Amino acid sequence: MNPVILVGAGGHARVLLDALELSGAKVIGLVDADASLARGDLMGYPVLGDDAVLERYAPGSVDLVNAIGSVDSMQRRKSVYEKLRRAGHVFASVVHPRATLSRHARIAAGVQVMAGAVVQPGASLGENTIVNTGANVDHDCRVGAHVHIAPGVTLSGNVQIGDETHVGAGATVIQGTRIGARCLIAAGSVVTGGVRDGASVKGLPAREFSR
Ligand code: JB2
Repeated sequence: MNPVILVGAGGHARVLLDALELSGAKVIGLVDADASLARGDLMGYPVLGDDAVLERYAPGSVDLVNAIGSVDSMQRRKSVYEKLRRAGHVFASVVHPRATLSRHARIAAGVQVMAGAVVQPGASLGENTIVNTGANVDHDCRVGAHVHIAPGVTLSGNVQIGDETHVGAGATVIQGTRIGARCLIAAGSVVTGGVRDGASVKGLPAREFSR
């Protein structure tokens, strides 16, 4: 891994810094759109300024880490990722040393697997996807790009999750279920049937609701 710059200096950046430290990565600092954070620090790492600072670094000389999380929409995280990819930057994947990631699982660029998460054999995770603290992705799950599997989620075997979907904290999805793209699965839901693209569901069993 090249020296690293984190994009975003909020809550998600904190857990990423912890994982990067424990992985022995060299962290240069962070960039954040909030000018009031510039020249301050986060956990002892400098906030270098906003995204314009990245123009000083030749693409490929540093690795970026997308530290913009989500609580419902993945739009912001996705658009920042794609903007900087188009500029030629490379996003490193981050796997916390105390995550369990099967060597028979496939992860794409910019994937983040946090402390206590489990990713089982045959599972695949698309680019820029987060498997957050203590979440479980069981065997042969296919998780798309720009997805957030929030803390404590359980995806049973053979679950499919479409791009840009947010699966809220503590939700459970039973085996073989297909969840579409750009969906919101509310925290604590138990999903026992398919969810169509763009839908929001909540409850036990999870039912559609309008946001
Ligand atoms: O375009 C941007 C940009 N847009 C927002 N470029 C850069 N470099 N930074 C950007 N930001 C910054 O991301 C905001 O100014 C803010 O400082 C940071 C987001 O921090 P916040 O603490 O609001 O949320 P988060 O995304 O770090 O974490 C959320 O998602 C996590 C998964 C929170 O809900 C956390 O509690 C949650 N664990």
